[in-house]
Amino acid sequence: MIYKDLRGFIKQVEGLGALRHIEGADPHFEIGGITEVAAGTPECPAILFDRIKGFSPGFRVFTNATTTPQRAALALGIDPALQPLDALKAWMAKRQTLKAQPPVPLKDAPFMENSFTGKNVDMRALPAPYWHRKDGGPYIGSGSLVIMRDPDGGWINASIYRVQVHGENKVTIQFDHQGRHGAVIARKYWAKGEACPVAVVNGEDPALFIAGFEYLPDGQSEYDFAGSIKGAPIEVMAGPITGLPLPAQAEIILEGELLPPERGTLPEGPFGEFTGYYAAEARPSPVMQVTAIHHRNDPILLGSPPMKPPRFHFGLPFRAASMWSNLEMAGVSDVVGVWQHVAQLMTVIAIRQRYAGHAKRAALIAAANSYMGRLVVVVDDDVDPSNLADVMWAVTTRCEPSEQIDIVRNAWSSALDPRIPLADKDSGITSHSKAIIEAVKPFAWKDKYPPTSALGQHEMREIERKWGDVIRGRTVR
Ligand SMILES: Cc1cc2nc3c(=O)[nH]c(=O)nc-3n(C[C@H](O)[C@H](O)[C@H](O)COP(=O)(O)O)c2cc1C
Ligand SMILES: [Mn+2]
Repeated sequence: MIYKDLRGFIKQVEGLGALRHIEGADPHFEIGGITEVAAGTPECPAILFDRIKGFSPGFRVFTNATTTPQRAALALGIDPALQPLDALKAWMAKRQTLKAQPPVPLKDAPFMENSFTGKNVDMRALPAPYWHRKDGGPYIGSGSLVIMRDPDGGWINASIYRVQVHGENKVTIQFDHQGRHGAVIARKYWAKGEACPVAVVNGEDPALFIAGFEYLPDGQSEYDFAGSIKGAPIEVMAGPITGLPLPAQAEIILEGELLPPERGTLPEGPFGEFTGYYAAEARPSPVMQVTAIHHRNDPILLGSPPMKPPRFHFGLPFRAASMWSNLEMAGVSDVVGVWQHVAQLMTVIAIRQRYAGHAKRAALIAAANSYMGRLVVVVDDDVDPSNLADVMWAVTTRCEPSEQIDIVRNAWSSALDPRIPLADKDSGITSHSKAIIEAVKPFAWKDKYPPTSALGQHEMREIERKWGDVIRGRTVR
């Protein structure tokens, strides 16, 4: 059964033995620090913080929600027992057949259990952590959804943009670039001299968290996508202030308006990025005037701070699943796996080589679609692309650098890229180069390549079945 809401998901995580409870942590860098250390351990547990220093007991923060393949699968409604690459393949297949499920309106919602408006709005009651040491302030939104209605089409956009707290009734919303749907929609209101009605949803259903990260076309609502992940529509209630449809089961919701920049901006950031670096100093950002806070009893904030790779928000590389579909749609056959490492910065494609040039064809398509990634590696089908050690074994034993590495220049990156010189960024350059590494047996003589001495998958599983417990010291024979 798929979970009903964030609380239901947390129960399922607990059922997997993957939840830790921590009391008494400090929201100044300690919650962030604990989250980062936990995400660096092999178990990478999810954490529910309660009795947070300086805040009312019951006001909780939940982190590392979907950071393992197992919990990412759980959030997608896919069997969490699947091997990571099989889970990603199952998601790719499911994603292709998803049918939009528009949300259903309710008259009441749990988020109205506590509701504050006007003078009673005080952001400081909510445990927004200072996540990383040099951050410019506390962030309530590190994994929160920003809801807006397109004034032309009327459709609802619901995507993740970070939200910094600036005092009792002001927050800022940061768009990485002006093409974000949120930025496009806000500018439409501003152009008419109006403020943009907006809501920030904190502690949302994990399906909404995933939908909020998807690149969906203009006019397509993330709500409908999340409903299709769950196989049931998201329940919404019209916000009393904005009239925007708000997820009924969400934990904490802010309503208000995003003011035109002429009415003032606030310095936003800096904020640690998913690359493991800071990208810029504080910059002026549009301000959301918060006119209402609604929250459930004992609310839970979903926190998803960016962290130094390989830590990443999602334990399954969702963008690799889209690349896999793109490769298939472009007619590249025999792709047996696509994976991303280093928080999406490295892409690996595994193929069963059928013809000369097959590997490069796949790599060029993946390189074109690889956001900020400098490395694209192609491996043969006996190499597991999700296993970095296996991939590097292929790189070091099948790739002759003078023949099998290519460089594509002036390709897709972003201003978040730490290696683009500052002077270039100042002149508007945000592209970089990408290396394509063909870590495959050369096609012309692949059948004469020295055979591997390693066990095959099947043999490995047999040994594991018969001797695994002894090897791991769990039983004596
Ligand atoms: C945890 C997390 C934080 C993110 N933070 C931001 C952000 O601060 N600004 C931004 O523009 N995109 C951010 N993104 C990426 C966008 O959510 C993502 O690209 C989304 O597809 C944009 O949706 P849109 O096409 O509706 O604008 C974040 C993604 C995740 C998963
Ligand atoms: Mn969108």
